[in-house]
Amino acid sequence: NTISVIGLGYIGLPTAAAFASRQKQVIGVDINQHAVDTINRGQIHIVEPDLDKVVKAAVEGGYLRASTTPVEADAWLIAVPTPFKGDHEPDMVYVEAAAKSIAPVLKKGALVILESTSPVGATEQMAQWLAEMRPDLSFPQQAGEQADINIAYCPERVLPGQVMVELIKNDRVIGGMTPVCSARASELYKIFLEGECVVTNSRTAEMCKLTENSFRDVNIAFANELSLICADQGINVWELIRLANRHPRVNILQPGPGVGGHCIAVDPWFIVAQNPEQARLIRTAREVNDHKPQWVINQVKAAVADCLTASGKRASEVKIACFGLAFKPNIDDLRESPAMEIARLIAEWHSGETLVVEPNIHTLPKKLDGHCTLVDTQQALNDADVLVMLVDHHEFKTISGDSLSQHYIVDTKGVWH
Ligand code: SAJ
Repeated sequence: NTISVIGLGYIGLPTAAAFASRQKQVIGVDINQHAVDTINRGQIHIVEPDLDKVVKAAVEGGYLRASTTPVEADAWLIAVPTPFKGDHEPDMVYVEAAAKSIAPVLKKGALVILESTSPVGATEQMAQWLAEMRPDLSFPQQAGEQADINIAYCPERVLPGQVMVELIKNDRVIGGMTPVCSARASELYKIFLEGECVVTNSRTAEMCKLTENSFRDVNIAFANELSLICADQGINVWELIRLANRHPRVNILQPGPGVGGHCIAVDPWFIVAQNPEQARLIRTAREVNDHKPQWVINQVKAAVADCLTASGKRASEVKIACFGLAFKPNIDDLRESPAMEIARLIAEWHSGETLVVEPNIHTLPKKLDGHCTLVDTQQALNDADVLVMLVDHHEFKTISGDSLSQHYIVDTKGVWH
């Protein structure tokens, strides 16, 4: 039995590797030739703890190989990106391209699973694309339980940085277009899953994925809104949250510089795009979180103004150091990072030097190159007048109070208070 995974990115590659590690024949398909070549050498093109070892063993054992074109398989998993188009509308072009690429090699009895985060109805739409290209086969939308092809939506819910653990341990929502589709998809995931398969229909499963990330976004927005209110009231928001969380039914998340990454800042918009009138809280949460970097910039401007008044320096003589660029602590992923955005806006506005400390990277990304200087923690502490804490990486939390005391500080993570 062959399993084919379309899209070998942050989700597809770990999933392909998990099946291969259980001695299943897996063919990974990606349009990126570099990714395909790298994987076929037993290496990986993305950063994720332990993924390298699993991929290496799978390729060397002959269980996993990658290709740029689909070949016949018994089960297909589609894990391609679903970015935005226009004004926060989900763009299904990659799912459509993936469906159309497997349609010619689909055979009777195959199972097709969509894993990509998608708007409600996407699985039925995918089934339609397949049916249009293969009139010789029957699909669940017409043939129900008797269909030649089974189709399900089974979202991933793994946390970047812990993918190899969560992929296996987390419960999995299985949204089949029919009960038979769900049963077959559950059977497939049970090959490596230690968590439970929880069965529903495809539309509920699609909405479930969007709901999980919106839940987190709304809760982070609550914390971010509190941080604005507390700053205005002269209250330490981190102390406030610690105290409130002593209530047995209160569990507030942590404020920060904004919400980054390619999921939580994106997925809630899929709900808003489909239900703009009803999704008022979800939209507002997005706006609250997206506004946070601008608020941080205003705090930085105020700190620089204080520094100018007290030191008598000219603005061009003031050095600002940004601590952290990644979208969350202890990773090197800069995608959709509010910290990056803040560093860029500071460098754009500030006439003096902008320093950046990011222990997880060796060179500055293009967006900042030429505008900021990458330095280590010690140099930033020695040279800068204003320190901006953006990401609570381990190494920043241990900086002593003494080395901070001579600086003007904007701390978006509450680790230096
Ligand atoms: N953040 C805060 N305060 C917090 C927690 C997080 O500001 O208290 C910020 C982080 O700094 C980061 C952003 O939110 O910028 C998102 O980080 P995250 O760790 O909450 O989530 P992701 O984006 O790494 O992964 C999420 C997870 N979803 C949920 O926890 C509901 C993961 O399980 C999903 O699989 C993933 O999105 C995805 O691929 O959809």
